[in-house]
Amino acid sequence: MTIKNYINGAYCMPSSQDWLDVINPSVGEIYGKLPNSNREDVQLAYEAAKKAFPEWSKTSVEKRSAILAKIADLIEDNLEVLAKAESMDNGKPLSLAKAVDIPRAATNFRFFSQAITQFYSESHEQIAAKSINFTLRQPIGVVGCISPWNLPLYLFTWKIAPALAAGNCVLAKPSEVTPYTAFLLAELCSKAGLPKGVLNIVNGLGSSTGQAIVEHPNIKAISFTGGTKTGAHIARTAAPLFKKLSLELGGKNPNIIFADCDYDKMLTTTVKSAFANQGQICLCGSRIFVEASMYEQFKTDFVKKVKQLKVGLPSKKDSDLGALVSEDHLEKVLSYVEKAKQEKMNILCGGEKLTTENGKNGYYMQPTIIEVSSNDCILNQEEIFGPIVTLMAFENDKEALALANTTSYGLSATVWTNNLKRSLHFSEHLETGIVWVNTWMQRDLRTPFGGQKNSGVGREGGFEVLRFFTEAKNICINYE
Ligand code: TXE
Repeated sequence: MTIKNYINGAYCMPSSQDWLDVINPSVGEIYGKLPNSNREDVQLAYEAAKKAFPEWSKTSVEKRSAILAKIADLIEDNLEVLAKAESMDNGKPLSLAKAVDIPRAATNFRFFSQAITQFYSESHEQIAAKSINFTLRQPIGVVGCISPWNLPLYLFTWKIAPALAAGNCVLAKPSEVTPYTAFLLAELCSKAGLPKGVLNIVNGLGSSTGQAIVEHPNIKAISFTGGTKTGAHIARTAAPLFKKLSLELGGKNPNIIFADCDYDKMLTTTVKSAFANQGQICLCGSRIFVEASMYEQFKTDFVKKVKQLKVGLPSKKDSDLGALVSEDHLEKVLSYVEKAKQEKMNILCGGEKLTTENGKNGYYMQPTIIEVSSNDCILNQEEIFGPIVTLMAFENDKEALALANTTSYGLSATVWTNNLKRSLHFSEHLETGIVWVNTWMQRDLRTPFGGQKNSGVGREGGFEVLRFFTEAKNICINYE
């Protein structure tokens, strides 16, 4: 299997002639190779995008919308193939890829094909001065989209669909760890009638290909999702070049559980929010805080339910968890279990590497719950991004809020309570971009998505991202 770049509407070999292995994490075997593209490849993609921009940016909104809707249709038509590729590349259960990742990729295109037809700008009258101001929202030009490995096609399309809808040409780089579905998507875009050069996909390492995209002087906006450290590096690189930046980074999300909640719903959802996609979602609730009066009962029930989760081959229908994305990542996640052991923390379940039938060399790990006595510990302060959650009791609302906010991250939070006053108080005071009350991961694509503090800068979703992918120009006409 050879993953190729996609430039000017065609698959092509990299001029770098430098190749990387791609690994199937469920068996720990190489299944193909992908280019480690260099500056020359990025420049070729940029030239193609630049050439396509005048026509694409002048294409009517209706036509752009129709092409995006067609891409959505084709993703749906190819659900099986794409889901299999995603699961093989990433290690996630095939059932999850089929039910969530790939349908969401189609929804991203469908949503932005419609949103762009409703996108508007403002006008402001200055009556006394006999003037009118209005705002033009013009596409930026060539924009860069850099996405991670945890939800490969889901997050890749979450960026490129709005960028294209707004009339930009795109230079995109999927994660080098999971390039397969972006590679397959390219062909679907051609089939849907996306003109050549409008979308270009360049593969390679972050430090070479990604860096070349961020440093390119004429790529005027970068939309990035990934680790906080990488985000900080990209910000430092892009700042002197005055690029627009959207950074969606890590999370260390609190899940705050009050005794007055709907217990069964909370328990089922908490298992999901802790371990969906092997805990490799920036929105996973990794710090669980429980009201002291029900702490012991919750602990017993939660551990029991988590022990019932099945870790297995992603292709098996009954696998709740698949493999972690890579050996390096598995080792990183396991190192936190070692740290917990050194600190003599109470490991309530899991904590071990696993081998599964037919996946002996795959990167599997038991879902793990660790009881902590302080929120200051490394397990509660660093993003682990794997199947480990911590558990801690709190006495009252004030303490719960302080614990939740004592983190450098600020992506999302979940609160379980049936007390309206309490839910509004927490919604107001939690320092996060997203607050869920009595639910988790319930998304409406019209809403702003992103984090506070070290979880990022800017918001994706809805009109927010269409504003990001356009330049606002104010026009003032004096008609006196
Ligand atoms: O991500 P990176 P990594 C977190 C999670 C994880 C950690 C590191 O905690 O353990 O980040 O993961 C590209 N210029 N998240 O190292 O490096 C890279 O090629 C330009 C949270 O895998 O941030 C890939 O395409 N691009 C997260 C993308 O950035 C660069 C999802 C993300 O990779 C680059 C994933 C550079 N200098 C990990 N260096 C979330 N928020 O959902 C790397 N890249």
